[in-house]
Amino acid sequence: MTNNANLFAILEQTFARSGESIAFDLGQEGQISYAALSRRVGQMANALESFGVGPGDRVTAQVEKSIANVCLYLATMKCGAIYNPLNTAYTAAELGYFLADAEPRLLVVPDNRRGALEGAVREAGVQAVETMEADGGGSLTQRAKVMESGHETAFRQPDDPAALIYTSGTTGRSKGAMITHENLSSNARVLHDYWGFVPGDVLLHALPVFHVHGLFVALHTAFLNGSRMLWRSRFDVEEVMRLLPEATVMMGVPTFYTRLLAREDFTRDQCRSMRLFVSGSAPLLAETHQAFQERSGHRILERYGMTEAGMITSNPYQGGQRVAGTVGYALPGISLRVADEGGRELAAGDIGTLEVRGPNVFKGYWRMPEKTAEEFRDDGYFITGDMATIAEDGRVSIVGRSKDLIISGGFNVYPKEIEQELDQLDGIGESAVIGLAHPDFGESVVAVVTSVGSMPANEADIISALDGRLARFKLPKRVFVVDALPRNAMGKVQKAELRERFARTFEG
Ligand code: MCA
Ligand code: AMP
Repeated sequence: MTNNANLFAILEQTFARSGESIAFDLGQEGQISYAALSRRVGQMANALESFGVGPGDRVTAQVEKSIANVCLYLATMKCGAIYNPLNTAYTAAELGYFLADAEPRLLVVPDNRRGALEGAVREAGVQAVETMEADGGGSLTQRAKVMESGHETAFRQPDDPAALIYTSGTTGRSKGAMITHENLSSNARVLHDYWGFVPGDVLLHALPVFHVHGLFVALHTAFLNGSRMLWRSRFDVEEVMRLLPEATVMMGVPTFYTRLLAREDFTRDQCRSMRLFVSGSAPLLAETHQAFQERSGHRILERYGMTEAGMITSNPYQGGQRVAGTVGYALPGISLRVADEGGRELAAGDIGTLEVRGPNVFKGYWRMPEKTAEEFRDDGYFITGDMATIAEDGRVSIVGRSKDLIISGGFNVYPKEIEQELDQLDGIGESAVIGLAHPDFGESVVAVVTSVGSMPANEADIISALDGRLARFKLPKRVFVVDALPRNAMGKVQKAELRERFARTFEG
C-alpha cells in the first residue's frame, strides 16, 4: 500500500532487496538471511493475530535478547500494534505496575515468570500470556512456526504509536512514552545518512533490545542498510574483542569502551576493519575518549538522545571535529534551544535546560495528558531535563541534569524510587540515594540512610532486603549509615553535600 507510514512497511522494502544476504550472524549458532527474517516475522504476525492482536493493541514483552524477540518486535509493528518492551532485570514485583498501566492484549515472558505474574495479569485484564525463553523457544515461537508466512502489513498513520517505552519519572511512577512510526522512521533515516552507512557495513550488536539504543538506533540503521549484524545476547568483552576484526560499526554505552580499555590485549589490530565507534546513553568521559584514540586509533563518535526523542545530537561523522566532552550538533530536521525555567531562550554559551522539537519527539505519555502538558512548551518544544550549553556554532555540551537521575552503565535509576523502598524497611529512618563516579558503570547507586529503633541498620541486610523488590541494577552498590542527613534551611536534603562527602567511594 502506498503512503503506509508503518515503519515495518519501510523496513520490509530493504528486507526484500537484501534477499539471501545475512541479517543476523550468530557465530556457531548459524546465520539468518533477510529473506528468512521476513518469513519469520510474517509467521509471528499471524501468531499474534491468532491471539486477537490488532492495530492499537499493546504487546508487552519481558524476554531475553534473541532473534525470536526481534521477530516479535517487528511482527507487532507489522500488525499495527504497539510494542512494549521491559527491562529483563525488572522483578515480578515491579512488573505489576507496567501491566496495569499498559493493559496489554498479549504478554510474553519466560515460562518461569508466569506463576509470579498470575495476580497482576488477572488484575490488568491481560488476555493472553505466552512464553519465550532465552534461546528464542517457547509457546509463542511454537505457535508461529506452524503459521503461514504471508501477512499484510497494517496501514498506519505517521502519528500512530509503534512502541510504548517506560521511563521513570522524578516523582511518581514510570511514564510510558508513546513513540510513533514517524518518530522511528525519521530518526532511522537521519542516522543512517549522518553516520555514513555504506553497503557492506557490518554492525556488532551487543546492546540489550529493550531500550531505544539497542532496539531502535542500532537495529534500524542496520536494517535500513541491509547490513549483517554480529549478534551477541550481551556485552561480553572477550567475545567483542574476538568479533571486532569482522565488524565495521559498533554502538555502545561508555562502559563498553572502558571495559575494552581495561583489557591490555585490546589493540589497534582488532579495530583494523572498523569504520565507526558510537557512544551514548550516558556521558563519555573525555579521558576515555582520549585513551581510546591512543589505543585504537579511532575517535569515538559521541551522540546524545533520550527515550522521548530518540537521537537528538551527534558529533559529526565527516566534515567536522569529534570533540570529547561534547555531544555535537542537532541532527538534521531537529531544532534545539537552551532555555531558562520559564522557557526563555538563553544566549550561546549560557547554561540552561535543553529543549527539543522535531519529527523525532514523541507523541506524549500514555494516559497522562497532564504530565505530557507539563513537559512541553506551548510552541511544541519538549523539555529534556538535561542541562546544556549551545556554542555559537551550534555545538551542544551536556553539563548536568535538572532531573534527579542516576545513569549506571547506561541504565537509568531514579533515586526517588529507591528511597521509597528504603523508607519502608524496618530500622531505617530516612534515606537519600545518590550517584557516585564509578570506574565501570560511570555512575553507581549509593544510599545514605539514618537508623531508627534499637537495631542499627546494616549495609548487607539493607541490600538483601531490597533484592527481589527492585531490579538488580538499581540496588545500591554501597549503603552508608549516618546520624542525620544534611538539610538546608528549607528542610531539603543536600545531595550535593553527600556526593562530595562520599565522592571517593569507588576510587582505586
Ligand atoms: C548489570 N549490573 C549492573 C548493570 N548491569 N549494575 C549497575 N548498572 C548496570 N548497568 C549488575 C548485575 O545485575 C550484576 O549484579 C553485576 O552488576 C555485574 O554484572 P555484569 O555481568 O558486570 O554486568 P553485565 O551483564 O556485563 O552488564 C553491564 C552492561 C549492561 C554491559 C554495561 O548493563 C548493559 O548492556 N548496559 C547497556 C544499557 C543500555 O542499553 N542503555 C540504553 C538505554 P548481580 O551479580 O547482583 O546480579 S537507551 C538510552 O539511554 C537513550 C535513549 C540513549 O541515549 O541511548
Ligand atoms: P533514557 O531516559 O533512558 O532515554 O535516558 C536519556 C538520558 O540519558 C538523557 O536525558 C541524558 O541525561 C542521558 N544521555 C544520553 N546520551 C548522553 C550523552 N551522550 N551524554 C550525556 N548524557 C546522555
